[in-house]
Amino acid sequence: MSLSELQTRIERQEARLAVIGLGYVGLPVACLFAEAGFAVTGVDIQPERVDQINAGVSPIEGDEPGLAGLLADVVAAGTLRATIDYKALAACDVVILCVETPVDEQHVPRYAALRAALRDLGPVLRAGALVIIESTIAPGTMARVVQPLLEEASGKRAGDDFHLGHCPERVMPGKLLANLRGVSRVCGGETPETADAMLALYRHVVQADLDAADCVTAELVKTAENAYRDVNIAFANEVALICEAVGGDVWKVRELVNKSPGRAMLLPGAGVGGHCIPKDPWLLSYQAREQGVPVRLIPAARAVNEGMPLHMIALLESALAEADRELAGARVLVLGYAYLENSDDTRHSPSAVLVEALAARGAEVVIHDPYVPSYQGDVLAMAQGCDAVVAMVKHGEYQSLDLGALQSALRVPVLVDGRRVFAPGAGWIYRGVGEGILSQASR
Ligand code: SAJ
Repeated sequence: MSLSELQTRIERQEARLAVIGLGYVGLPVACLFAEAGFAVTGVDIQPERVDQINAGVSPIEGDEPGLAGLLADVVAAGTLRATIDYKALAACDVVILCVETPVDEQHVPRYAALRAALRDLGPVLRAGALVIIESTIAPGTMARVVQPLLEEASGKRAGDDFHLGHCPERVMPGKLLANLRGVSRVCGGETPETADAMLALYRHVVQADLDAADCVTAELVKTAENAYRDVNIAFANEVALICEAVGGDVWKVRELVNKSPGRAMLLPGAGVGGHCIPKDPWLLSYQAREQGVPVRLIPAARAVNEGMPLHMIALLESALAEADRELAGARVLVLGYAYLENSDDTRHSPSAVLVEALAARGAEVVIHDPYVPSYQGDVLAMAQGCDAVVAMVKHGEYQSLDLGALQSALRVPVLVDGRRVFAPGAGWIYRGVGEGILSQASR
């Protein structure tokens, strides 16, 4: 089948789709294309996940508006079927890959899942098929990893016997369906005609801009947009550290800076977590660093952000010292373990770094998080007998916490605030990120 014939089948929703990797990206993708009228085959390596999906039950954790109902509907309608058997892909004209693409401790991309999926797809790859990578990948990966690996595994040639594209996902936990429907996408094709076929496909589910591009542009856009965010958060964090040193209040400074045209200073805080922001700057800069390009700002920003959980410990030690206490032997209540407010997602959580470091310094740690099942509980009860509270996540629940009752529960009234969660009154030994000691006098 020619690419133009495939595009016609896509436009008519006659093309048979497959989604490899039914996680928090792949499953909603599969559901939305099934809802749009395509026959979708979902493939995953976890049999229990496949069974759950075929029973119409979502395996995705957390609150994802609309996903559970949509999944049940498309499974009941028979437009989505899941399997562990790659042979089912032999009938598919479009194959979308949504598998994890982490970086390791040395910030090197680890494509084991992507390579395995391509190796298993190769032998069953249908002639004329369009293969789209939605996973976030380092610029150059389509050309240096995906194409050669799929050509070798299939014995087919890209551009002649199958077509390749990269359409990076832009989902966010908690808004998976909303983002897939409402956020613009870059459709990077190995040729302009391939990009056009991708536009025809995504037009069935995306109500926002669809921008045609080549593969390397698509790779650069996704990783750059997240590196951009990381660098800007690092700037806010560095200004916070400066404010602490000179007696400023970074929150006031930020408010007034952002009154200046064209400024949009982000929020300083206790660190940067999640599945995207800590990883994508390393993907963006990987190949350039390998080639000896002096990439300095991106690693420096990562270092600033990775240092923030440890800065929380410096603030805590300073506050405890004021109470003639030491960190070793202190009982510390950590408020918030998720990486983001009002989320249960703990991936790369700054709190995990803090908790490990506190324990290493001999502190006894009590963790509360209203969204993370193992840390749910009554905050005031957990505060009983503690020597300090460290606020790491601005969960909505904390806004209504009775600070007087909290102070009474503590052995020592030490409060360290990493996200400006609280506006503490008198009686606290308080340290806030970005709040110089002098600035507190004016609070
Ligand atoms: N954070 C700050 N200061 C800020 C913003 C975030 O310290 O001003 C911290 C958060 O506490 C968190 C981490 O950074 O620990 C990441 O927060 P995030 O708001 O960037 O949320 P993510 O990780 O879910 O990022 C996603 C990304 N979306 C995709 O990759 C598709 C990112 O591109 C989006 O910009 C971001 O959501 C968003 O807009 O909320």
